[in-house]
Amino acid sequence: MKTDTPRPIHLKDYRPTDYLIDEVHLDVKLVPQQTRVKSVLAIRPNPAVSDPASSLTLDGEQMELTGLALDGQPLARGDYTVDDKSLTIDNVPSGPFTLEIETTCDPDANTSLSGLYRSSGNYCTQCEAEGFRRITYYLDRPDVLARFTTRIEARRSDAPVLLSNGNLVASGPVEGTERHFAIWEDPFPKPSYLFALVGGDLADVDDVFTTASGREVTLRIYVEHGKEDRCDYAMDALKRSMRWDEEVFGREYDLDIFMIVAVSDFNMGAMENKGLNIFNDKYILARPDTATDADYSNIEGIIAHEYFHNWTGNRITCRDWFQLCLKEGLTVFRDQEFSSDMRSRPVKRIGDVKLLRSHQFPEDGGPLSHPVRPNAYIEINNFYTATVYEKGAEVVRMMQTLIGPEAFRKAMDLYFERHDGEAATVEDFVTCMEDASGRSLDQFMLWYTQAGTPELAVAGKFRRSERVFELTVTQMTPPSGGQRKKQPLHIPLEIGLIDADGEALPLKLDGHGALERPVLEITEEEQTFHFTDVPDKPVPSLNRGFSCPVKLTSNLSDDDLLFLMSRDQDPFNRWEACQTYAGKKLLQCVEDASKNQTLRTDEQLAEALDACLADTALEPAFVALMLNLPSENDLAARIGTNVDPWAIHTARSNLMAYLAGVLHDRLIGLYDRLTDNDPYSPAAADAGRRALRNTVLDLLSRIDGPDVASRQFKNASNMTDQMGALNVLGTIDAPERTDALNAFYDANKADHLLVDKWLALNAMAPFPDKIAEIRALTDHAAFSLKTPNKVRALVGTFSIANPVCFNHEDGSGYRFLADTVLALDSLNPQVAARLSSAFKNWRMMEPGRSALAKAEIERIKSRKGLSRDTLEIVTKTLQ
Ligand code: 0A1
Ligand code: ZN
Repeated sequence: MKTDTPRPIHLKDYRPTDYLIDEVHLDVKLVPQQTRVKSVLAIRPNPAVSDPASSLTLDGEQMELTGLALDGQPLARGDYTVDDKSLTIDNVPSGPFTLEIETTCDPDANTSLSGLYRSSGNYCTQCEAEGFRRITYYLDRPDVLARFTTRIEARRSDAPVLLSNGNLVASGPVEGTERHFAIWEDPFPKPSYLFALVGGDLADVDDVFTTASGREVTLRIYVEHGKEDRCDYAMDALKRSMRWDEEVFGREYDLDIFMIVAVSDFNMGAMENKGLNIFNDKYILARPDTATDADYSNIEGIIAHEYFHNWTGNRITCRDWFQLCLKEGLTVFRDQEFSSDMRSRPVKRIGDVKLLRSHQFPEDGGPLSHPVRPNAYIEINNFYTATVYEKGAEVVRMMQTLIGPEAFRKAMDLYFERHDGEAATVEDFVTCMEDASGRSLDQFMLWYTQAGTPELAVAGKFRRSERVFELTVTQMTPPSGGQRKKQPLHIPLEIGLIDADGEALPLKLDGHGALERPVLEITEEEQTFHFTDVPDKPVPSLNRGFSCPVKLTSNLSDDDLLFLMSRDQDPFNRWEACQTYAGKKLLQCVEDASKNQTLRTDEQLAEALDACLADTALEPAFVALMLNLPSENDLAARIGTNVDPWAIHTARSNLMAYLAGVLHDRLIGLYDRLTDNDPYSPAAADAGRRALRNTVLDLLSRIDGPDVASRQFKNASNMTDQMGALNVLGTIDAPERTDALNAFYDANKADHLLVDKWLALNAMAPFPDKIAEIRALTDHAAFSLKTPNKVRALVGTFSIANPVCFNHEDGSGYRFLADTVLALDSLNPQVAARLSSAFKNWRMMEPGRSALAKAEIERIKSRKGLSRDTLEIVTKTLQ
């Protein structure tokens, strides 16, 4: 914790290091409050730097230096300097040399969960982005790649399991002691952020995978004792990921063993350390009675994501942290593709777009807006954002759309061939796309450097006499992230033209003939496309599959939208038309609500949804998505200024109740039809059926009250159905709600992941008079400020998923968040900073609320000793 104003780091200042580290030999003696680390580094001047400095500065913090020697000679006090951030050694040799460093650190006191810490008594590490410097002094940056050998020693009774990256080369007792050791060797040079070490008393579940070339790889998942029966799905997902990466990207695994360790205290979802992934156990443990379908699909996606990092992140890493999207955007793209292949592609795409809209668009349009590749940061941990990850993936997807799937695969092969073993840049990657396709992506690069969500306005016009359909597209990106004037981007816009019978019309462009792929390339501020030989007025289907991450408006009429909802060949756009239409109607209802007028309803929407419910050709998961009208947060974002969350809540609840009333009989029939007694399977089709049934339950309960949900809660034979019922009951202010929540807690209080679900359910209660009850849960035995999952479940859910309470007009919701951020900041700055970003929408609120929110953000900012992490977020939030 520092109070002096932190200095930003700029991309333009990137310089390679004066020295390189080729080899690292670590010797770690695990002791709870005084772990001793000996590090032997083989160092040489960097040949790429012409005039290296005569001193060497290594990063290091929160350690005690207990020994230092250069080429075997202990260094005297005057030969080096240490401060709270670094160790500088003066006059190092001009040729290769060896540095031996001995330090101690205190894993028990490490509540930041960065570096070496203990989770449920087990030692584990988190080194991305800059945690290695809390383990030993080092050049802790991604462009320094070294081979690591790690010896770990601990009391056998404390830590029978000792793990690190690579392959196990020796292990055994330390003679004459109660201690034992293990030595791990990683043959692949890697940056320090990929280092990992684990020591603890853990159970393991094993399997094997035979690679395409016939090598046998041991797969091993470590979990708390007694949780072994919750690893099957993660293991299955891992094997499917390994096979998929071979088949789709030609990438094989490269070590003899792949290990995963599940821990309950973790700042993020999981971490791709070479050969030793460490996971938040929420994304490993699953059994039908403990995990929901959503949990299963998250597990599949995150297992795949971390595994795919082995090539996109580990074998080819990032030159500097500004290039974070190089590994993250690309790996998210790869895990999205994997899940699309494992499940339903349109349903996956809709889910991804919903996430992009709910998290990335508000980020890009608010005070924390930054480009996919930021050009400055104060604390890099604040840049693991939806923009870097999700928009980063969209940028990769757009390149695939522009150059086509074959050229894209060629480009990926080229990237792996050209940059294997290197620390690369975004330019390196895009150059491979250019070289493989023969196309220039110069203008496209703006997607990486320009912040903000582009706005596309599309107008169609039919000239009957000429049989021409004219489509005019204008683009504009609003100023944001310190960038005022934005350049026009290179945008792939996938489209279709549909005739009155619902048939696809051929796409012939004036002067170009038939389009090879249905993609318009937008490169200018305004462009008009003339489609020829169009016999009758078509309905254009725009931005199919969400081919570009933009906000699109058009001159489509309500009738056009209703037509697309039922007839578009592109399922994504059927859903999109529904969202656009329902969103429009909901905004009118919000206006009614804020004027205290009777809220309007919409028969046509009810009819369209009824047709959708009746259409047995549609996947149930898709129908469930159609029935999910734009969320309250969505509507707030669309309104954009002077937002009254209560009016939004009232309007949305009212329209949902109206729809439930009109569709009531069909919903009852459907609910019964979707009920089955087959054993639970996490497969997408079964999950889809449950998703629809739970959506139907939600609608029905708006008319019929809590009975059906109560029954479902009591009879449920799996966690998905139980949570489906609880999600509904949680929003009904009736005794059934309290009974179910109490019963759930009593039945599951020994299971920390289920307790987290209970905390989240409580936090979502949309009852403004119950904020004090939610807040009181911070004193409940089930809560701990030291466990990020618990903070996210209670306070994170409250601030993001309970807009009416968080934005209470008396400011008590804002105060709850600010108090939590302040209490957490000294324990875990990363999580505190992330939590504080929930204030990012404060300016959108009506003046009373926004003043209250602002005061709370200012209160955080003025706290003495606030972490750099939180200070950066709240400062930007206020700007
Ligand atoms: N690279 C991981 C995410 C991650 C990032 C930072 C962490 O600690 C600050 C931990 C994990 C991923 O993309 O999965
Ligand atoms: Zn990642």
